[in-house]
Amino acid sequence: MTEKNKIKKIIHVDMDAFFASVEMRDFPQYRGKPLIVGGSPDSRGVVSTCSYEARKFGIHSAMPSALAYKLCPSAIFVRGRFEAYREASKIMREIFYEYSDLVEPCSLDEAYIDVTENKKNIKSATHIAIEIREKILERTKLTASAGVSYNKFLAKIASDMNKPNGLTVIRPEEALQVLENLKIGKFHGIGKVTEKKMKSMGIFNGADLKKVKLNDMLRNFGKAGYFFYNIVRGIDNREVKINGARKSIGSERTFSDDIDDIELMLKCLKSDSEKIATTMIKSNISAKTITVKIKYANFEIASRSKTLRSFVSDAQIIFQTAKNILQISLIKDRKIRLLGISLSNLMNENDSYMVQPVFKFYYESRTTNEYF
Ligand code: TTP
Ligand code: MG
Repeated sequence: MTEKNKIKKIIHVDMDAFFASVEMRDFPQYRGKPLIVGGSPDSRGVVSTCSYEARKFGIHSAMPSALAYKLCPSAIFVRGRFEAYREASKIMREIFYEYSDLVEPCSLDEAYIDVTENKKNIKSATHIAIEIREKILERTKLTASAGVSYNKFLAKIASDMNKPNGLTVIRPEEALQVLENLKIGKFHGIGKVTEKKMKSMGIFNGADLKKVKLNDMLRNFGKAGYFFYNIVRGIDNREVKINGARKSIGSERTFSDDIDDIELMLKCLKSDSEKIATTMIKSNISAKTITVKIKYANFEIASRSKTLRSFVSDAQIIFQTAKNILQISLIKDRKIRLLGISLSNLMNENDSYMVQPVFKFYYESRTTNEYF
């Protein structure tokens, strides 16, 4: 088998109720209680995350704190302490680098690790995942869930299957079965809107998804359709990428019909700002430059930026700046087909954890039985 088509061993690690678990570790009085980290219920704030005890009441990330309070008036609300989260995140990453330099942090509490070749020459990826989880617990006093499989998509699905404090392995010979049984909303990459569309097409699980022809997937979901077509067949060739400096972060949308309704545009900018801010907070990134991109109905593109004095990651500031830019730049009475926001000039405080990759290539053939 050549290096290129050798079966990979990927681990996905995701901390359990991360911000809330750190709070419960540091403040024993919160343990075993419904705990919410985020904005206070009498502000317009949202839930960053909550303990598993709070989840029993239907509370989840991104829910308005006021609604969370209604669902569970006895819940404890606390503000985030990002320094403590960054510290735990740093310790986790140092553990990953003990095994491999091919580490892709996705946010403060989540990373992919390619252990196909690893620094300790351990054959079993499951064994490495066990060790990693033990070390995380030992050094941070926090639990992590991990998934092990042969690509990123399956490893991520696996890490979510036995949360909290779980380890799940999806072996190559099991993958198709797991994917067929997977509910459509659990497919990573299928958001709420796509999920709704799929359900309206009669697609409720992987088995349904697999029945849709490639042409129909492309027609309905564009480029993403190709990704969905492949992943349900267990194919995901994305590499674990060492997070090189990310240059920008953004979100844009093409409208199904061209629009000139400014209120609708602002609504989109607001929801995009919130989406971007969530990713930024989760990834520990802030930015100085905000750009709004407009594509008019005739495909003419206009993009205009504003650079702020300080680094931001707040949804409200991103939205207000984007709104000002839109109001200045939009040519009246012209319809637009696309609207987007991107943030650049980023500061990523994780940069200091990055290490130079040391690649060790050797060729070895391996059967799937030896694999895990
Ligand atoms: P997640 O890994 O999505 O959630 P979690 O770790 O709290 O819970 P789980 O056990 O289900 O993995 O996010 C990691 C942290 O990122 C989370 O603790 C808080 C933060 N976060 C936000 O601030 N806003 C959000 O909308 C989400 C989803 C997460
Ligand atoms: Mg998590």
